[in-house]
Amino acid sequence: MPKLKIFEQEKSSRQRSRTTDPATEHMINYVEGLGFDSVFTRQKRYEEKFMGVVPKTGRCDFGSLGICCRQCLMGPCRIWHKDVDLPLRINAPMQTKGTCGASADVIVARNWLLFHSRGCAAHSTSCKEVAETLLKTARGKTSFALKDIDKLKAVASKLGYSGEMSDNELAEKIALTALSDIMGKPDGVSNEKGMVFANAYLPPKVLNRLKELDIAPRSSFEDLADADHQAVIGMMSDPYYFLMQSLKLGLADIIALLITTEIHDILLGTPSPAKSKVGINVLDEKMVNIAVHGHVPTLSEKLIEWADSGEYKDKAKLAGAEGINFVGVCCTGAEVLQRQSIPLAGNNLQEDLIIATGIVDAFLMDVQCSYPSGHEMAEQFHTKIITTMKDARVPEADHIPYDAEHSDEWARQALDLAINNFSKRPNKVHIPPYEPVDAMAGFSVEACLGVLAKIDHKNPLKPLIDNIVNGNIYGVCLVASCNSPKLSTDETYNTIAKELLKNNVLIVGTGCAAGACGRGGLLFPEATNEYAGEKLKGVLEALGGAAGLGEPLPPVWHMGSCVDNSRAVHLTSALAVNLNVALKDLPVVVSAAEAVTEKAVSIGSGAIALGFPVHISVVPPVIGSPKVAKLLTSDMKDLTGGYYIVEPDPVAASNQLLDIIKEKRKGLDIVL
Ligand code: BF8
Repeated sequence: MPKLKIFEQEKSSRQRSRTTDPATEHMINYVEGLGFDSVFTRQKRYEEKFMGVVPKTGRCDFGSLGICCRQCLMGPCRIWHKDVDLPLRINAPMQTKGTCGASADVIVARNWLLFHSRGCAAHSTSCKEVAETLLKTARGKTSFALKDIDKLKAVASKLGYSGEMSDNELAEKIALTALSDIMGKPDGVSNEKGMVFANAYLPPKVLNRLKELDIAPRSSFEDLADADHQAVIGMMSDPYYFLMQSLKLGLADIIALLITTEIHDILLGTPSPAKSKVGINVLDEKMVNIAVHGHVPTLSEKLIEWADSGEYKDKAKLAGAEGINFVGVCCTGAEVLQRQSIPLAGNNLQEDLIIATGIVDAFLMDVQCSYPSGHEMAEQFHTKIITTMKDARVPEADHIPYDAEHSDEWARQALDLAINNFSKRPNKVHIPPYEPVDAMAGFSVEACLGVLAKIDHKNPLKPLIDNIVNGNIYGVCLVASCNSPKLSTDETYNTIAKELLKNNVLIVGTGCAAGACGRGGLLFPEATNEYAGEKLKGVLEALGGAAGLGEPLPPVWHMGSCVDNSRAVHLTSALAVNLNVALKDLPVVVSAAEAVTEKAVSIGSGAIALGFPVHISVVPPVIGSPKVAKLLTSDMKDLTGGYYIVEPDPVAASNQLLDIIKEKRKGLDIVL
């Protein structure tokens, strides 16, 4: 990683547009015209400060480089590493050690690990929540059903449960296994063999390497507690072990995702490809608009189920609306898009903009990724922010606590609040004059294998493997993670996807990255003709034909929310086992170009631990320590096969990813 690329990135970000989505740009300008802020406005202010007479960024250089330490009450300490060039704009006297003696290497590595603690804690807690819902459902305490029995049986059989057990008994077994993988077991020895789901789902070659490196997770909560303990003052001071613990937490995070996906599918159904729309304009002025935002799809699905009832259709009409229109935001958006074809309005960068249309009657938040400013925008309009979870309270919001055992009462309360709010719409209604974009989502592993099975019933993976081997599919890139206002948002993912597609690299997408590809028009079959290279186009046409679509599959396969990154792990693990190689050997790369959250960092490190090269465009706060930067971007390759590639420029990044795919193909001795 070039030493100070972070400053180059700031310079180039001053010259770029804020987004490539015209509806988003339109709404940014509209809210600024009203004198309100959005996340884009605040980001711009940071950049404008950099343009001042004294070349000084609005952000803290020490924080940006990872060398600010606020661990104890002796601090805060801000230090420098002797081998890192000093930017002109820093003119404070430089210390090379904190008061306690911590070097830049220690401070950067410890700060880096703590990102993972929060990310892994978020995904593990969500996993615990849904596992508890499955357990309660199995015991007849919720109104949820075991919707996908095939999936239930497939998961149970992977874990080694079958025999004479009833569906409810299998579900209970799965839930209890999930809970012990997340929380550990009280006897203290049961999880010595590691997470049961990890052992059942990861390729043996990968698992063995993780065990050799001592980074195979035991249980999320135990590994999280270890990380916090290591970060305590007076404990770990070896940067290498901080980074190894960050890999372990990343893996625990990915296993939590995997469990969550499996349980979501059991309770809510496994997605299959279906068409919908993406864009702010999926809101409908004549309807009660309810935006669902967060990461708990059980909650949103319950709301959708009740809204579909005659009772609530009538209530909406009585209130003067034509009906109830759900729109998705962020990962809940991806979840309801993939299972219910609910249109996707946007992500968390756009939440203020969506509210500012003046036609959102309720904005429902569960956990994670809602920005803290949402309620301030809501106060300017009539929107009711409804919070639902004890861990994510928002000032001035209507809090309707959700619990799975009383989900029906909960859903009715939330719907009543939204419908009653319809009549309070302000005069300030402003809808961007841009049509939403067509999109297809729902590419679960089961759906992909279902299509492939139509070509080879006995071994559905064979057509995929054959096409990878002969170069029709040159490689696969997963675009994953968030949208960042530090970049021209959406542009990075769409540029990378288009550059790789023309070189016959298949793109799979999750989370906000997949939504960005949707706004860029890459989730629809027609995009295959425009963007895919000739060989890849042939494959997508054949698969579309086999699926009976009468058109090609889209060039970017939307696999779901960030939780559903596990689907990509699942599919690539099946490929690796079939080929008897490790994940690091596959021509598969990841771009988390616009990563923002701790969760994205944690998943990124989990992917690296599994052996995947992971690109990011946003420079992470680690370059204050050349040692840590080198470990993450180079040395890690010799340990796990995975490593970070930091490249702000999307075309340059695509070229690097292509080179890596080529190198992997050479390693497998397949067509170059
Ligand atoms: O988990 S991509 S901003 S929504 S963290 Fe959040 Fe990032 Fe979006 Fe879902 Ni994922």
